[in-house]
Amino acid sequence: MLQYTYDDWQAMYVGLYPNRENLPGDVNDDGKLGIDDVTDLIDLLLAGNSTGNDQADVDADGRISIEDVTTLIDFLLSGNK
Ligand SMILES: [Ca+2]
Ligand SMILES: [Ca+2]
Repeated sequence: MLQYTYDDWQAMYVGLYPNRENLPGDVNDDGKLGIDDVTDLIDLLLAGNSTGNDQADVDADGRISIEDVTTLIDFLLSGNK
């Protein structure tokens, strides 16, 4: 399973989340980014839960949407190089 750390994420998105304490995309809150976060994020989206999980708002636009899923997947795929 692919797993990424906060440092990896910041290296990709430096400056994008200056005020965040939690790791964007770490939906299951285990301190790493992985495919399990993608599935949890999709579950949230399908459940219609569009607010309340700051880490699920990966692109920081204030809501949970399919763009958050694709942003997280893009990061996971691009880190595998
Ligand atoms: Ca995680
Ligand atoms: Ca979002």
